[in-house]
Formats: sequence, structure tokens, C-alpha cells
Amino acid sequence: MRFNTWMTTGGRLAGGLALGAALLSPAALTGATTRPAAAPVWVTTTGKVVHLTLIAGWNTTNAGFNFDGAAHGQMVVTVPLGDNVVVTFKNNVATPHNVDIIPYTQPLPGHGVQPAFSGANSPLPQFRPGAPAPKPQTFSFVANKAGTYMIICGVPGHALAGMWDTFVVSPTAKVASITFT
Ligand SMILES: [Cu+2]
Repeated sequence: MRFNTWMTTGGRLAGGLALGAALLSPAALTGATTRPAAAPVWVTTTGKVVHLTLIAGWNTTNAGFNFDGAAHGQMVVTVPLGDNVVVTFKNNVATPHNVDIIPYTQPLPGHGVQPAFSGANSPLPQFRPGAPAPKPQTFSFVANKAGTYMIICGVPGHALAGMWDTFVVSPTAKVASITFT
């Protein structure tokens, strides 16, 4: 996980270059720099608990205004109805971001709105990364209503800029899954 974090951060941010350089030597010793960074496993299911990782600015897609490298609804996270969803949220970039899981809304909201499920939003309205490495925020909620929802960044203007993805609560799914369209 740390490998992916510094690979993407170090390549994109002036502030991340020093961090990348500092970590380059041990990675080089293992030969890790010769392989492309593999995408993390974004979602897992253990019993009735779904663990979902959302990383703001994971890569340069949509000028960094993405979750897990996806924007404009192109990542579709499907979870079983009734599961407890535990979200680990990180921000890989200097721009503040957050997460709100909201009813499917068109036109897109210009700012954060009430989440669709109790607790389905990151604790801080604008979350900046910690130093030296991005520190995660976690939050959890029960996906207790079937339907299609949106994962948005509630920082003003960010959802309008495409920083949103799709969240589906399925009455038939047995485990969580993720697709990129
Ligand atoms: Cu944002």
C-alpha cells in the first residue's frame, strides 16, 4: 500500500518529490521500481462487513479529481443490502477533498449534501493529507436501502468537476464488487 502511495504522489506533486526520493532507495533494492504500481484491492467482504478504500487523487485522471482513479461516475461500487460498510478514506494530494455518499442527484450538487445513510460521510468537510504520509480517515454506515447512489466529493465545485462515482446497494449481491466503466 505504501508503495502505491508514494509512487503516485511522488510523480505528481512537487511536495511529494522529496518523499519519493527518500523512499526510492529501499524500493530500488527490491526491484520494485521496475514494475508498474498495481491497483490496490479497493473492496473486500468479510461476512456482513464490506471494507471499501477510497483514495482522492489516486492518479492524474480528471486532473486528480478522482476517487481510486475514477471520475464522472465511472467507478461502480456494489454492496449487498444490509451490510455494514467501513470506508477508509485517504487524500493523496494537497487539494482538500472529502466523501459524501448521497442520493443519485442530477444535476450534480455544487457542494456537500446530507448523506443517504446515517454516517455515510467523511468526518471532516475538507480533508487535507497528513505529513509525511497521507493519514486515513475512517467512517462506517449500514447500507440499509437498496438503490443507486453517488459517492461525491463535497468540497464546493468538486462534484461538478466530475469528482463523483456510483454506489449501488443490491438486494441480490452476496459480496461487494467494483467495476470501472
Ligand atoms: Cu474534492
